[in-house]
Amino acid sequence: DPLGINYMLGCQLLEPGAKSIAEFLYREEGLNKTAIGEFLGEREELHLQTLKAFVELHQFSNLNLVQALRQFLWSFRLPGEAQKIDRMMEAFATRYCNCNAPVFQSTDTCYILSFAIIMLNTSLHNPNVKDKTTLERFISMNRGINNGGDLPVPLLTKLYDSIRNEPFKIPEDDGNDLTHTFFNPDREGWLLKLGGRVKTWKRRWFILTDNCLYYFEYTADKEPRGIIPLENLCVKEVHYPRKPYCLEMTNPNSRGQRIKACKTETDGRVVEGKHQSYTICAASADERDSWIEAIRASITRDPFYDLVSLRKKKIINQGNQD
Ligand code: 4IP
Repeated sequence: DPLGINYMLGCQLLEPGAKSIAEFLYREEGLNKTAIGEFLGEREELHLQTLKAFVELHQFSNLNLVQALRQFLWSFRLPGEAQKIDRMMEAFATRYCNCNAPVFQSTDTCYILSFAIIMLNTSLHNPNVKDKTTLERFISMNRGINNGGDLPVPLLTKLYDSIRNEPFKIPEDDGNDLTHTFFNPDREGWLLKLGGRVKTWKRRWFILTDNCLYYFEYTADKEPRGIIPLENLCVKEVHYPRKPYCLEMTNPNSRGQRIKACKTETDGRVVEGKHQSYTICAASADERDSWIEAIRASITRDPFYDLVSLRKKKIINQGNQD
């Protein structure tokens, strides 16, 4: 009970019920915002009700979406789990739309745009992201999200400028927040890879992008020799004889089976990969650790990505039916 809620209920310092707990979490100074996020993210009825009441204590009337998000994201720390984030952002979007009736066609529109803004924040302010999102790209990313229609360009421009001029302030920022993991800092470089059946080490140029790891024989090659989708994979440091800086990728749910991947044979045919695990060797401990971190970020990003793309599909389908 890191927030002391049960203790306070026990001593009758706090009235039972979602409303009074929400008031306490919202108004009390000095509470641990990570703990608030954890409490509000739980799925039990009392927690769901508290989340609702907590969000309703925020006043978003006449604020633009970035201003409202600044307020919301400062009042607790978003937990790391996709389902929790989904519930919280849903509650936020509902509240924002209630406070600002005519701005968006639906809560889903507000939800999707909120994620787009959080991603934009990371893109513009995380030094690991090289390819910074431009205003034009931000506008085109958000095509069709207003129930099939587009949001007004002046609105998107205003939100973009606001984020560019001032990043989100995030409570207890230890660099492990959603806004960091969300955006995958792409990585590329030379690594040694162990063969699947024949255990030979090959020097390959690796590119990490779109939740896949590609490897090439030469940096300028157009066609990769292999593609490893990272979905369902786990990555960790591993010790290999005479190769000091290795990492290993496995599928924890299907040990002993082949990892879904594809590779090009020397005769040019594309075939399924034969690896039960991938062992890859970096040139130093630092490099190995950065690769592990980047691969992990790419893997963990996926659930959020799915949350948003589901809503986009829903909205675009609705738009097509109208
Ligand atoms: C090959 O060994 C290379 O290591 C391949 O790597 C590897 O394919 C083969 O493994 C392995 O047999 P030889 O060249 O000594 O025959 P690359 O394709 O990078 O050249 P992977 O799947 O690692 O790409 P399997 O999986 O075909 O057994």
